[in-house]
Amino acid sequence: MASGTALVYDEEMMSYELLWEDLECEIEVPDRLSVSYNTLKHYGLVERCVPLPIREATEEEITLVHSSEYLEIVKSTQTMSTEELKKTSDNFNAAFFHPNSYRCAKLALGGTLQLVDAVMSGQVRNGLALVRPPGHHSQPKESNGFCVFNNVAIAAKYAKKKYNLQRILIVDWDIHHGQGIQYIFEDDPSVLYFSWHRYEHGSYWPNLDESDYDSVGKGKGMGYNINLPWNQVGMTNADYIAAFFHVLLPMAFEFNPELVLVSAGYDSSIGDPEGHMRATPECFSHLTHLLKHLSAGKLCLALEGGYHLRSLGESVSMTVRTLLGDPVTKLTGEMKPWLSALESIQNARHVHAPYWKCLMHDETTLIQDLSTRGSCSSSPLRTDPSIADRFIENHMKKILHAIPKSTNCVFPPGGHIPSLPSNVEVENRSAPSEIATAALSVFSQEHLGNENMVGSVGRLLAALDKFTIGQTRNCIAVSPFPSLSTQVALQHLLNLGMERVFCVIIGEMDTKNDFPDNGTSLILRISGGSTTKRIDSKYHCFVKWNESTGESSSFFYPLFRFILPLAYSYQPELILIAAGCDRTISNKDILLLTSLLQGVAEGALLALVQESEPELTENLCNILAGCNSGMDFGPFKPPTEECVLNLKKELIAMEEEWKLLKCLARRS
Ligand code: X5A
Ligand code: ZN
Repeated sequence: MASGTALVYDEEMMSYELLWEDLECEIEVPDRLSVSYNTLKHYGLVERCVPLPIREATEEEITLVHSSEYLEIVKSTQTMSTEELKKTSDNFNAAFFHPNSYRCAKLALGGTLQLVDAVMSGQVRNGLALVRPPGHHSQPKESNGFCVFNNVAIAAKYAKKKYNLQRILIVDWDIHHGQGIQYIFEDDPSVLYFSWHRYEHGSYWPNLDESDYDSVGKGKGMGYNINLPWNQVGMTNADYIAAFFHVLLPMAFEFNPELVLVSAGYDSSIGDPEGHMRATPECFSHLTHLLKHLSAGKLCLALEGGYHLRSLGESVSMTVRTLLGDPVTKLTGEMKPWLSALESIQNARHVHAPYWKCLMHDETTLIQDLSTRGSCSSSPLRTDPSIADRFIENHMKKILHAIPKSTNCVFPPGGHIPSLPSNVEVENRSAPSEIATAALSVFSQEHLGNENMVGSVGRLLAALDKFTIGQTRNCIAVSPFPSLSTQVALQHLLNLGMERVFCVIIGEMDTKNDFPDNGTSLILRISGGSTTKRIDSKYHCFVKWNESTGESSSFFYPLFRFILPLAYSYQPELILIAAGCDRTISNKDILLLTSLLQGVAEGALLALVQESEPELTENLCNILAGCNSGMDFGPFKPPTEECVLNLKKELIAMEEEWKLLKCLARRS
């Protein structure tokens, strides 16, 4: 399986700049590229990537999207005087040409295509092209918004043609609407385009009606254009992650792309003078982590905007760390979306409900009297770009710390040990059997004579101590009774001073359900529910999911609608996952759940698996050790109405407490 992260960079793309005074264009400076690259270097990330040579795009590649007339205009700028350049630029909206623009635009596009080739050929798993000029605003016959050739749109056409792809997802997390990409693929169902963007009811650039949520695509492409307009500035990590959970990801997993391209603009990050949003750099780690689970990890990012240099450099670095597979740092801030964000999310889901099975059970109301129309009440704040520098520097000091990288495995002595990646160690110590017996006796009398269970608890306790002193990041343990081991482990961790543990118990319980109810743990049970009843507490949830297992899965639905928003809202210090008996979700579902949950708690995760499940155990080992990123989790099948109705009850009971569960501004 492919591994490695590619990086495309060439300083020659700094060889053009604005030659006259223009307040709108002056932010697009050559330093954007060097700062991005130097920040990566500063963190030692450049050396860890595979460098790809850049190349010029060919005319044939450029004309996959652009008209030859437009190509000739761009070509002709090479020999123009400054005055002529300015005149040509003035024919377009927010564009500027320099004698080197054409050469750089060919390199930016060629570099992006090199990345697509490296990922599609399996030379690397994923990668980032640090390029300028950006691309997503440019159109078949037009330069627009600093963009000359539409790098990402052409990359999609190129990949479709060269690799015969049927489904490509483009995620545009730049803070501007990539209207160029929208126009190019509007009627094309083979390219799903998602863009969030600062909109403010159309008063923000490029001021287009077609940037609103109701532009869903045209003709055969209806349903394949997703716009999520932000009608206020100041959107935070919570708003962005909610947009991913409730809008992009369910549709993206249902679409099941063969390749994901990202228009990776960082003007959506804090401090940016264009975006005025408040997402912090680690947010981009989380967005990247989530997208890595599509198309077997084939993920190509190309730089678009990003004008606050410090914010840009840090956000790019957080992205690349996650592409490389480093543990994802905690998402900071209050996990509560703005009302205005929820309105946008609700409306985007509403207009797409006719096209996507994952949305078909939605309440179908549109919010037309948006709270931010007219005078707005509790408005999110802007952050002054000048104070952002100091804020970001401080913030990075707080969030960047060494996270242990090793994985600990606890196997029964003499049992089968799967072949393991090099950063996996096998636990060979054990707590004394009196201590194991005492820990077990709190929850069960009947198993005290079971040597196998007592031994497994002893080894588990030894492994947990390594966790709490930060020696291992995560751990997988085999147990004869996983949910009983979960209770023992949880109690031990709480005794050691853990404050918030998120426990997921899959399958039927081996023991009675007596978990604490004081907020130190949040218990989520996932089962067919023959013996399970809902417990009325904000710290106990139940997902009754009894879909037959098979190649396609409906588990995406509760995963994005409920489980991940719940986990991100709770912000646990540790995740505990028990895969017990009589499970009603597939092993692939468990692997996806586990892999995604590594985005919370900085990857601190304990998995407990039923004995004699060598395949699940080995796959979980690989995921925990970070060697999984080529797994294919698709395709999707729609959930049954019964499962959805059960989940809805749980949602209504929980959403006031755990705010990321909300995807409606108002219930009708
Ligand atoms: C690529 C990009 C922004 C253009 C803003 C013009 N363009 N006001 O971020
Ligand atoms: Zn932008």
